Amino acid sequence: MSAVSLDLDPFAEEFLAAPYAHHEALREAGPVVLLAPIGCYGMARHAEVQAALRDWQTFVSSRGVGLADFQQEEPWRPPSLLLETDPPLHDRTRSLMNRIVSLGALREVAARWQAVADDMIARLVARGRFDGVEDLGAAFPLAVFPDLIGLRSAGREHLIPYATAVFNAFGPRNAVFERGMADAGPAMAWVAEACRRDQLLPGGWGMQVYEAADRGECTAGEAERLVRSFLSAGVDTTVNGIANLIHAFAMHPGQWQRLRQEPALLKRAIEEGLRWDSTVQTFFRTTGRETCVAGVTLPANAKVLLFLAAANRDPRRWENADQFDVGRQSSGHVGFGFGIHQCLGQMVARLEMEVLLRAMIPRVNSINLMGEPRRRINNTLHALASLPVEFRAATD
Ligand code: OVV
Repeated sequence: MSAVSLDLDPFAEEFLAAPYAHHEALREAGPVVLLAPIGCYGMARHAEVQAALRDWQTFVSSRGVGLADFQQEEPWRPPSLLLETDPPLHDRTRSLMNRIVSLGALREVAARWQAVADDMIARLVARGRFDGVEDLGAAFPLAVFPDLIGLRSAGREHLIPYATAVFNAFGPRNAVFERGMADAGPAMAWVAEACRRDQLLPGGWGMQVYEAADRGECTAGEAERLVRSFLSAGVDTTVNGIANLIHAFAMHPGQWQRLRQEPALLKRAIEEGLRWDSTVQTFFRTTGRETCVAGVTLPANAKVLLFLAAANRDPRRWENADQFDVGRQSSGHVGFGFGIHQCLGQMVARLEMEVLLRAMIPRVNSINLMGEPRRRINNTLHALASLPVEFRAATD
């Protein structure tokens, strides 16, 4: 069998602005589709997306996890030593990073992060109306994450513009990409500088990567690039993860009431937010060899777009897949990916959301949408530019 060809551009602004409207068509067209406008394959069903993520030998990452094939095109920046590598190099860098990004390390910061969250939420409740992106989605990660890495204070405003460029660069060189790149020059220069050993504070995760280099676990040059992964992947993802979760609750007031009544659902609510509105919508792989997916032959050297967010709403996998339901068992979602490349920072992201929801449950009676949210169009992220909301204070 050959893949069904669709005349659908998943990087058209109209698609990126409202992706869920198109995911059903992608899933229903077949297990593998040919996305004619961008000349690559796509998969949007949970079973096939998960299987492709599991099979890193066939669906390789070292040729880039964006549209560009690093075997044909020069990468726009030196490849990530985690995201854009295969074993054995990947396993060496990932093991080193796993020792730094550990539950034990997060346990040390959890109480402090809770205090920051309690204070931030109390202030937002006192204010009433605020912007869910700027004042919460961005404010919280920026208040905790750069300190965790050990970044200097000056220039942190470059982190989000840098990430915007990184995530746009996984797509084609369309207008979305060009807009993100147009003003990213200073951000790129700042990030390059911020990854150097002499810029990092002692005790932070950044310096710990260099200390691993001192022990011979990697070279100093590799350490610099691994620190860059923290800055690339750790900010804009959680900014929008938080904003999307607040948005989900604002659109589903009954779900917020349910969580308030049953705080034990907190962890489930977080996973459900990640499933229902996955910040990272897509990643590519490249076929290193010919392969067969659900009876469809894929040639070697093909780019395959994996629709993580569509897989997370596949009715073959989830009952009432389009419903946001905090009581649901959402584990098995691929919002953090799956397999050897599954999100390194997932515990960090979860902890950020956990301390925020823990702060909100006793203080916020209702979350009200106060205007039309504005989307921030990005080639990879489902992102918001603004989210006008109100936290009404709890009196109970
Ligand atoms: C998951 C992710 C996204 C963007 C960049 C990177 C990782 C990186 O390792 O640089």
